[in-house]
Amino acid sequence: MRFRVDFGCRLGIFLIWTFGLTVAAPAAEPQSPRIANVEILADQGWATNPDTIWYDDFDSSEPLAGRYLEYHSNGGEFVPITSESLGGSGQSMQVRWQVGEVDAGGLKKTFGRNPMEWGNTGVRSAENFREIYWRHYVKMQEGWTGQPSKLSRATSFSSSNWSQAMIAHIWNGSPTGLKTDPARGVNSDSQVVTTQYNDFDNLQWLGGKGAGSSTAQVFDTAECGRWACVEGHVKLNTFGQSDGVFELFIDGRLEVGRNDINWVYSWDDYGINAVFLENHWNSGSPVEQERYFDDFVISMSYIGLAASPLNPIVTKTVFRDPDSGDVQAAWQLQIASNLRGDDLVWDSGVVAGASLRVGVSADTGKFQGSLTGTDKLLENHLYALRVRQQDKSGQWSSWSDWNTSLQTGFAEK
Ligand SMILES: [Ca+2]
Ligand SMILES: [Ca+2]
Repeated sequence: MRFRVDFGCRLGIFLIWTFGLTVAAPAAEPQSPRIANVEILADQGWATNPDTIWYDDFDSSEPLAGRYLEYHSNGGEFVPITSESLGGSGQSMQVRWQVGEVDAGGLKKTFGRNPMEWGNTGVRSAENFREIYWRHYVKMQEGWTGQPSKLSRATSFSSSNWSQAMIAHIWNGSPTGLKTDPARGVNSDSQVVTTQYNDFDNLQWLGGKGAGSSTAQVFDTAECGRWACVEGHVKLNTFGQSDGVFELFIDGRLEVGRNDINWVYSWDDYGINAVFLENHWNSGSPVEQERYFDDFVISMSYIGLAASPLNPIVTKTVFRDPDSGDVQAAWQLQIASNLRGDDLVWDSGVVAGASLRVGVSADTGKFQGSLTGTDKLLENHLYALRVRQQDKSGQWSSWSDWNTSLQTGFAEK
């Protein structure tokens, strides 16, 4: 009898323990995925575009040192690799930081009339460029942590001693975005006063700390694992006037813009003549981690996203879920003709299984809204995309925000 009481009591405790555990830790919904990348056309048209100053998809097997003023490989840890390419085959630049590492490598491209010529790596060397756009894709790895300080800059070299008349920095913004930070190396008599590279004693900072941060939080861990399109635009001022431009675009959207900058007073010995891609983390990376670059373009006109085919393959980020061992049961992709999502033009419906990619076609989903009855997307259009995913218990994640991740090109002839 005593045994039965004990047993019953223990069974009851066991049931309470089991029930309590179930109530305390219900299965969690998956994390919201992101668009990792969208297939792009093999030929982006840069070779035949007269506005192109420079382009590099990093697919060439030729040494990078042969086409850049400087290439710092970080001891072989800032290098072209094949496994993380943007939207298709080819190579991307991969950079790896160790814990505490500050400078993880970079590329310096010179163009236009330039006092910094050695090795004949400059392009369009007879021209002065007073206005340029520069664009590249960047992808922080899944689970990315923290913010490296430097991403890119455009500058005007004024002498072979590395003195600079102006610098347009794209740096880490607040709290986890990017920001613009303009600086001038010319005095009011239009004389260059810097005497070396990054001459902080003589540069004038024109933006103020924290000025010009983006809304897009590209370094937020939840936003990482996808290719982001980052574009800068600088136009030097009219001589003597404060009408210079510095703009920052992310995924084809203007995030920060100014048109009141006196970049160089009336100095005109050279135009803008270099762009750097950088991996400098002032305080050092908190963990060992990687990021990637691809499709770098410098142009005289707006560049925007890389162009995709009209039936592109879209890839989402990998499945992530707070429940250890949980797996993806399905996912869903929607495409809208604008960021408001009020003209849904294609819906994959529920895509069962663990796949990460789907081709946009009439066979794999449904064209609708303004594209009802068609079998492909419109030419030359910037589309917004969103995704969600489902775990094995049937719970859906929230949708990602609509993001302009897809720019169609023109139909291949
Ligand atoms: Ca789950
Ligand atoms: Ca590439």
